[in-house]
Amino acid sequence: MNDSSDYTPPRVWQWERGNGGRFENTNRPTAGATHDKVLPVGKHPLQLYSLGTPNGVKVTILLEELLALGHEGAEYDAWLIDIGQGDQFGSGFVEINPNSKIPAMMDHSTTPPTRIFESGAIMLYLAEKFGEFVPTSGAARAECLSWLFWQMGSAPYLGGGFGHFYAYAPVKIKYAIDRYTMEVKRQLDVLDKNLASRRYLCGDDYNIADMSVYPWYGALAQGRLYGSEEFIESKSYTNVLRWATEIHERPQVARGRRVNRAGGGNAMRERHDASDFDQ
Ligand SMILES: N[C@@H](CCC(=O)N[C@@H](CS)C(=O)NCC(=O)O)C(=O)O
Repeated sequence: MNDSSDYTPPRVWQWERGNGGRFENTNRPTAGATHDKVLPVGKHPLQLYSLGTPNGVKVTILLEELLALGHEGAEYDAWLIDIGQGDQFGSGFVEINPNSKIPAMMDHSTTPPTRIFESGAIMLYLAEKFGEFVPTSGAARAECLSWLFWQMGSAPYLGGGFGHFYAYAPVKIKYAIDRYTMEVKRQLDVLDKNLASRRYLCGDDYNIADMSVYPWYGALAQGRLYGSEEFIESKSYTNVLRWATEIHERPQVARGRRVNRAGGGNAMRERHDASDFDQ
């Protein structure tokens, strides 16, 4: 492949397979299903099709938080979608999310069942369904939605920009790394300044904005993303670190982080019952 210094874009871009990148086997420039695959459906109304990435984890954290408050209707089956193997392009998954990204969810408690895709939409749907973790009106609701949508707009710079070019790209391109590092450090500073005078992102109350931002910028501040702790001086964002540590220590968060992971240890590929955590 060309490196950045000797590349002149052609008049019309052509898709070259095998660019050596980590995602070369699954990335493609078109949408839609590549193969037929019916998704499994478990016993609970809520069926989550996901993976334990930051975008997936925010939803399982919220579900575990809802269950901890006693909302039995938040019981869920979580099925692992292996994006490295192209599961996101199976016909059943694409019917739920035409954008082929985890997380995606079906709510079978409605007639007909409701599909929800985009993690921010799922967070808001669940919070409103159970009347928890999102203020219902006024300035408090506006503040919560502002930080929720801030996460949805900002994290692609962190994952798709900084993480991709710093950790995953087959060549290290200084221009790209500089651009995204600068932006991600700015975003960390936005959070750090906000959290200087607030316990949680919106004030005294923990809500879906915290649950959404924590798996991205919380993990970054704690040195758990992209092996970038020293490079990005993540521990210098002391307010973000204090906030992330408090959220990290919640048992519900610890449970949510175990779901839909393929690794060893206490990782759980699937989750169908609260007792699954005991095994
Ligand atoms: N804006 C989406 C982003 C979801 C997303 O990027 N998911 C990644 C994993 S974290 C994915 O499914 N990637 C598969 C692919 O790009 O093919 C959301 O928040 O739900």
